[in-house]
Amino acid sequence: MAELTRDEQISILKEKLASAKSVAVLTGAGISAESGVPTFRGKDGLWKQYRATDLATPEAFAQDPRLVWEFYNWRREVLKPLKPNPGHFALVELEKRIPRFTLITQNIDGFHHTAGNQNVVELHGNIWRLRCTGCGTVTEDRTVPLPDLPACSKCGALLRPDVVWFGEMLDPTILEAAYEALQFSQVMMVVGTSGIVQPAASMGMNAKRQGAFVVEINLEATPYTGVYDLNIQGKSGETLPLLL
Ligand code: BJW
Ligand code: ZN
Repeated sequence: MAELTRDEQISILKEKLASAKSVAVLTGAGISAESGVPTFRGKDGLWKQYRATDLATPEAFAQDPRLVWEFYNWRREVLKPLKPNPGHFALVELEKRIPRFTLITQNIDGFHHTAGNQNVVELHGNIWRLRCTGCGTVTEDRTVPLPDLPACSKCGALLRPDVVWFGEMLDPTILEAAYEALQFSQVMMVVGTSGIVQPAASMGMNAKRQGAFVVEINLEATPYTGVYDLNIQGKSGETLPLLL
């Protein structure tokens, strides 16, 4: 088959969405890039001299909790004034039109909720929640910046961001909700993720194996470009609104 133009790809996807009863979307840092949030692996994925991915580990936190908290406080400060962009809002509109719609996100910025999506599965947690390393209590706290080495009001132990770091297990209930959505989806869109971090990276292939029509929307090529049913190149904030 001759190569499809971007316009042709978009109209194929629109048709698929128009008849779909069940749709899953997986988003990554790319969908928030147009809101001004730095991605992880782009050239902006640096904080001071550190790579973001080197600080998102339990080892880094154990070794230097102050440094890791400084990093997360900085990210909370960057995020606080930022807002969801047209890509997020297009997914809100899409959810209203599709009977069964699940938005699976790797992002911890909470923008899908802020934008107005209802059925959101946050695989990697949320930066606005804190979890006690002692008693496990989870609280929401939007204070910026948090005090140096914040402590639990119940037991006094050190708090950490309620996010999933490398080498940590994802919450099994959340993971199950994601897999269930993949199992039933007729169409899946994989938006703005580099497709490197597991288990999220394999979710598009999981859905494809179960019969879904899988589409990637990304500014750049990923390991899955040419593997899914369609790969639409472009910014998510410009591409997703075209699907409505
Ligand atoms: C645009 C755009 C625009 C830009 N429009 N697009 C060896 C082999 C296989 C697996 C492993 C292994 N060793 C270890 C593992 C497991 C590990 C893993 O996958 N590692 C890989 C790096 C190899 N995974 C885990 O540890 C997970 N847990 C787990 O598997 O438990 C079991 C286990 C334990 C131990 C060993 C083995 C198994 C947990 C993963 C948790 C990830 N956590 C983070 C941090 C969260 C908190 C925080 O934010 O601080 O999650 S890491 C970071 O990466 C963050 C992101 O959610 C995640 C994914 O990144 P994402 O979203 O894809 O962002 P980028 O920057 O990579 O990509 C942006 C994309 O957008 C690019 O493609 C751009 O082109 C595009 N883009 N602008 C559209 N406008
Ligand atoms: Zn506690």
